Amino acid sequence: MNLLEGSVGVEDLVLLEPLEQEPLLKNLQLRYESKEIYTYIGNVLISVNPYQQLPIYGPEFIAKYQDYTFYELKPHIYALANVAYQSLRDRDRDQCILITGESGAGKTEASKLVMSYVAAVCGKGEQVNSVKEQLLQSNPVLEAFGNAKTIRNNNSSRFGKYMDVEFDFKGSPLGGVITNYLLEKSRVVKQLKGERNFHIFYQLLAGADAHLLTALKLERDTSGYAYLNQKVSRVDGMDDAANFKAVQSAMTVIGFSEEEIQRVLEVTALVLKLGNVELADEFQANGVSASSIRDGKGIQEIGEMVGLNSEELEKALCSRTMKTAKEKVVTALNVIQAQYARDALAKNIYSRLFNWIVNRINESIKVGVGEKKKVMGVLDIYGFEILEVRELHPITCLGPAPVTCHVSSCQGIPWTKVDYFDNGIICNLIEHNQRGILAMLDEECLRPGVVSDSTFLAKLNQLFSKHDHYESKVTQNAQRQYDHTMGLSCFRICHYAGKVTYNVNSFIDKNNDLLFRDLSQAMWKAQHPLLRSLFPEGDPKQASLKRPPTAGAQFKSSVAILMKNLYSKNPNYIRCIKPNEHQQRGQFSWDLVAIQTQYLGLLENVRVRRAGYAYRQRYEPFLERYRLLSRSTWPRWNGGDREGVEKVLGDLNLSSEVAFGKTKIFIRSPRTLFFLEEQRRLRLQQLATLIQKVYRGWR
Ligand code: AOV
Ligand code: MG
Repeated sequence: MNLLEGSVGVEDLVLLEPLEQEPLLKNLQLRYESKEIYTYIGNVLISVNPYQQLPIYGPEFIAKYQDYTFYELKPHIYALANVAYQSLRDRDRDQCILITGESGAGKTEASKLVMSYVAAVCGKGEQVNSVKEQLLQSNPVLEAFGNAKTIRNNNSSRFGKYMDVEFDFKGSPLGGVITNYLLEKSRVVKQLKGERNFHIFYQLLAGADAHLLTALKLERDTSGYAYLNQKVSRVDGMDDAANFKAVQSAMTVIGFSEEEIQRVLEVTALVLKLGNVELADEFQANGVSASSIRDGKGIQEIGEMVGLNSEELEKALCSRTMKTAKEKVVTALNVIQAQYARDALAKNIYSRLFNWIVNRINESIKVGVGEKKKVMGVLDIYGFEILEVRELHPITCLGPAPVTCHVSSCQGIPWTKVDYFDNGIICNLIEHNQRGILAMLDEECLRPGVVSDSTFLAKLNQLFSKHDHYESKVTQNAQRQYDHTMGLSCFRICHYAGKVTYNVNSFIDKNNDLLFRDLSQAMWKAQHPLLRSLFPEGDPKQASLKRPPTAGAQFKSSVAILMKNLYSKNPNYIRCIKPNEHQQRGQFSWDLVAIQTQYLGLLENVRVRRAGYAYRQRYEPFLERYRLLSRSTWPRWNGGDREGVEKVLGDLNLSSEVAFGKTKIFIRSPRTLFFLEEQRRLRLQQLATLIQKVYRGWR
């Protein structure tokens, strides 16, 4: 690509020529290799994960980006944060920062950089600083409880997070609200090979002092815990013990009392200990299988720690009470069912603890209702994992910028029509009220026993066989397309992020997420105030027969609220790209980046942007036409064409309205062009009068 040789590529892909996939990738690669990880598409920021600490985030950089406008300095996440913040403060427009990308692409780091930039530039004073500290310190706490090492990312967010930061009219922070989405709670009881449970478990065991360990009746060695008993217990470069101290101190800064911190750790320890409760088969006289707890010591300790009668706990784990209209029937659970109950309990305790922590943080950072405020929302979701079969949890449809492209012809200025991928179709496929996949799943769950995962799939096949974005083995067979990568129990949705294959195995179980009433009632009887408060439905007085909303339904309604919230704000987009699969610095894997640029729709994005730049022209004719507008270029100009154009536009204060390409100038708005034309007309008139005067003078 001789076009780019010897340079570090264009800083804004709008200026890329020719506008095609290969030069676009080449441009990103060139920049990445010169440690330029940021590139613009207009005001959209692309960020390629450097996997190394670059010296571009210090206070001096914050100061610099604060003082310059967007296009004056190199592309940077600080420039984007600055535009968003200034527009919030000075133009009173609520902002949101939307960050998308593959798992490990750098979304969470980007969200933290935005937050720390805004914190650094927004207001001063003791009160303000303490609010800032609380907002920033929520990160280590939420990451400890909600992040884990996965194959793709050593610090992978296993929950979605949306945070509103609220400011007063002067732009000083008042506080905020955090919303969390779908913690991946199956991780509590089981992890894939090479992955870990949530960080907090390892942090606690490594970082607690001897006194705390004894109080929680824990052993330091992770290998003794069934829920942690995987091959990986340590992560390179991650100091669990030090992080534990950081989490404790962060909780204190946020405002957790010492007692609250202790209670949280007790519940965390409880989850670990539950995993070690071993269940055994027991055959009753009548031949019905039942189960019991094999070793009483563990359950005894649990009972003591949370103030619970251990016999009752055993009963709750090993049997199930069914209520009919007339009577209560207690059935014994076999060992498989009892293990399921134990794991369901552990998952529920942990995910409810997580929600409690989020709520507790919100209590500390919340802003009084009466106050008028400006809001900046930051959305950091878990990443898509492309080319992989996935389970229920990550069906999201937070698509790319909803770009509408107006096509018109404006006084001969060519507007380009762009077909932009409409993510709404897919949102509908997943989310539609009666006919969407989530709704379907709910319907199936209402008929337990009658319906299985496979009948669910059959139903989807029947309903969506004609849908352009739905595929399964059956629909493929019908169209005589054979794709051997898709199993019989799978269906596939063509998300904007590429095709994602879902396996329906245990979809229904997951959606139901059954927690037997016996278990919540047992938990509610605990003397431990925090544990008890996590199970309000265990209170017999509260026990209504109404089914709790299913996972699908809960998610659907929270996404709807989020969408509404985002639509009310001015969006700022950050597109994160993962350069390689090995979490290694300096490696740029062409194919991997190619897939991501495709699913992020970068090329389309540039086309839309260019369409937004209504007008472009080579430098030479442009300079010829307008050089009479500046004293620097009129009547004589000896420099290059591009420099001349820069001079003219600079003198007219129009630099921020245009972009300078390699061979062409790009003008964003037709208004700029009309303005130039008008100025030219006036100038010509002026010159004509001048010439007449001179001419008369001669006479
Ligand atoms: P993610 O949020 O996009 O993945 P992270 O933000 O956790 O990805 O980034 C993964 C890792 O990449 C981080 O832990 C850092 O080591 C490194 N990294 C990312 N951005 C930078 C940066 N600007 N400078 C230096 N290192 C960086 V997931 O949460 O898995 O979707 O669900
Ligand atoms: Mg993340």
